[in-house]
Amino acid sequence: MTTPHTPRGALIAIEGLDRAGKSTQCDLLLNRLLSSGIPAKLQKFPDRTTPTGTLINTYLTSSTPLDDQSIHLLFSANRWEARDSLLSTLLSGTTILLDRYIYSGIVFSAAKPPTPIKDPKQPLSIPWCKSPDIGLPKPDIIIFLNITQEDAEKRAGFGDERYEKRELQEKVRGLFEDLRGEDSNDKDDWWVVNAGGTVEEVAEEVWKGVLEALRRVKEGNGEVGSI
Ligand code: FDM
Ligand code: MG
Repeated sequence: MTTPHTPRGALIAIEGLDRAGKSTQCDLLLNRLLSSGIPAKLQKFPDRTTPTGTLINTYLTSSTPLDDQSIHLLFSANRWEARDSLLSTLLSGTTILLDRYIYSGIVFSAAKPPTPIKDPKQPLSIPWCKSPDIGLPKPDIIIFLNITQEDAEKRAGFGDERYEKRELQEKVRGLFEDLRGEDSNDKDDWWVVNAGGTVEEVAEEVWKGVLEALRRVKEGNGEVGSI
């Protein structure tokens, strides 16, 4: 006798610069999935509601100094503490939308300006930044909302959180580009969407990425990959 088999959910990461429209698109996408009869859940990182998230929130909203490596590891810990619940949700058949994931984790830390007592070129290298996330669930697709500097500047201005500064954002833009082209093994994982269009136009392109992720899951072996 065969046991009933629930196909696993897809793990879909939405990434992009600030003001690319990630949260708007995540909300629309969640509704579209649910109204299509696909069980789905949204998980935002950093998750500011947990104990590590509270520390991260304090860091982002204040100017209290904190060592770059320490805060980087805290962002990663914030993902690790969600791992079991991410996996059990996926295996129960629910698709998860991640509003930011390890890719934001890598580029925002690597974009930080060097401090005098550290390496003068790049304080935190991409491999160093990636290492604490090794072993976390791997997304079936990373939908990257790509916005030009010009389009970004037409949108509402930054708030006053720590990383909402033009110089850092420009560095982040370049590092996201490096990351997308970095490793040819991971190239297929990225689904780049032009985020400069209307909300509806962007949502259509995002949806195509979601269908691709669902297709990959259907054709896969049922296991969730690892970073
Ligand atoms: N951020 C986000 C990081 O620096 N590392 C991470 O691992 C993650 C997930 O936190 F500037 C940065 C990106 C952004 C800030 O994110 C807060 P939200 O999406 O604005 O809450
Ligand atoms: Mg923000």
